[in-house]
Amino acid sequence: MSESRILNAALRGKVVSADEAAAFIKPGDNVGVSGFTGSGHPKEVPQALARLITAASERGETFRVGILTGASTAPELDGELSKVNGVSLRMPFQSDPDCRNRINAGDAWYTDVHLSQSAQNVAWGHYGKLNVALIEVTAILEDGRLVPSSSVGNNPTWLELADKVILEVNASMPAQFEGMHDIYTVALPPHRKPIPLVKSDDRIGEPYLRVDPNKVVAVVETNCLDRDNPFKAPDEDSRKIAGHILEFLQHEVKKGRIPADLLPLQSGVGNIANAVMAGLIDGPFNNLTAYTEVLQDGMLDMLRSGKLVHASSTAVSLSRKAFDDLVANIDEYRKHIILRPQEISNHPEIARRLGVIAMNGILEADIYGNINSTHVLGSKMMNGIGGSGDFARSAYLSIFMTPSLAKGGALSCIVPMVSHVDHTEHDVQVLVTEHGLADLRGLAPRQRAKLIIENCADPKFRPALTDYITRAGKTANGQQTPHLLGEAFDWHLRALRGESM
Ligand code: 0RQ
Repeated sequence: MSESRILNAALRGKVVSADEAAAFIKPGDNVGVSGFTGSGHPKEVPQALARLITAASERGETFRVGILTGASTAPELDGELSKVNGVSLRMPFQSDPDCRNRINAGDAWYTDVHLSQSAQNVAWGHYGKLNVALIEVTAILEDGRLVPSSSVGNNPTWLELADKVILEVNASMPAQFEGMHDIYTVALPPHRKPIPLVKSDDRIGEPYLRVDPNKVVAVVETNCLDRDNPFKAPDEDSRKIAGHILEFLQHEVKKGRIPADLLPLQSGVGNIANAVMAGLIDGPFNNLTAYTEVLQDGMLDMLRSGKLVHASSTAVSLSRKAFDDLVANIDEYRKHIILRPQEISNHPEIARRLGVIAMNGILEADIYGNINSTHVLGSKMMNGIGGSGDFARSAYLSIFMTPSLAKGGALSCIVPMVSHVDHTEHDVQVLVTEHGLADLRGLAPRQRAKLIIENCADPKFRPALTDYITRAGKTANGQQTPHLLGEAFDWHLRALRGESM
């Protein structure tokens, strides 16, 4: 491994093994960790920490820590620490199966918060003190400035707030990441100023992270790629959903409500999001831009095709194949990609100013347009709200998308009343399934219900949903949003019993 990635002499003097670095983390510490959707997370110190936790447990001691990140990480962090039950508190987003199991078993407290707010929540002390920052970087410059890695996330805040800092310098990240990032931080109220960003490709900060070198207790050299973020080719339903969205956007352009090159796109993660991107490559729109939080394979394909001219994000979360392409052509991609702190990439002020088109996946929607993105059957955490709420409420167009059915067709993703609410009817303008699209703008609840049932619900559940709303209309205690309260959750109760909804 080359030493040239650590050019600062004082910090080079602090190079230790991952085990020695992990020893700076103490039971009960809150650790602010880098990482966003499986990219830019530390790879070796978390595994060394898991070994320390196991050793403590074998001695009959309790060793647990709070893990505060940017978003989801990967098996070597969330997975390893959860396997040894070493996480007492997790914030603000996760998607690891072991971590999810701990949360759902009641072994770890999970606070699921809007990603744009997570840094300020920590700064205000809602989680107690931030003891340690554990941050992956690409390189350390001679003057001690840090070249960020494949995600920025909450790193500027963690580096500023933590008492101790551990750096992982990852030689497998391309040195040419230097210059791709734009680090700009916001002050806390009452000192906060308008963020001077008016176009998705504006640069308003500097390309480096800064850290007080006196706080750095350890530097660990690593050489390990981010996980291979799987990219599934879009399935039939995803392609249909993408088709409905593209048709809708064309209609909006024709109406003069959005320009021909659309407005900056925000796209959630997963199969459907990638299908929409694939559809846009073949679609009629040119000179597109993105103001989003995670850049997946689909968006990289769009950049390569020339359809997308610029993408602002906080992370690149790619399959190995796409990552190799990024590295091979990084001098070109660097002209078209900016990675920002998530406080900026997800800031509602910017999303509202730019008029973002937000597209996010959900678990279920109800007939009035309320959305459950996080809790399976009301109680079981899936991933978290992530950045979907940051964008949905402030977007110019907030689009939510889902297949109409889940679990082999036993569950309807359109229900009378969602079992948990993440996005209220007030923040949902368009709902799409493979069957069609419901444009809910300007409609009152009963008008929305008719459209959602007719356009989005699977035909096999339409009669029961229509029957529900018809009877509710006759017997409910009010006609604004008619419900049969005793019946609304029967749908979920049937699912809990393992029956079809
Ligand atoms: O479960 O994996 O056990 O089979 O939910 O469902 O259809 O693969 O959908 O990968 O697009 O994820 C909402 C989770 C959708 C995601 C969610 C079950 C289904 C499957 C996954 P299995 P799919 P996707 C950007 C923005 C919130 C955060 C967000 C998400 C699993 O989009 O986390 O938007 N969104 N962030 O079987 C019970 C239902 C179900 C259901 C699906 N109605 N009831 N289970 N499933 N519908 C990123 C960040 O913010 C960082």
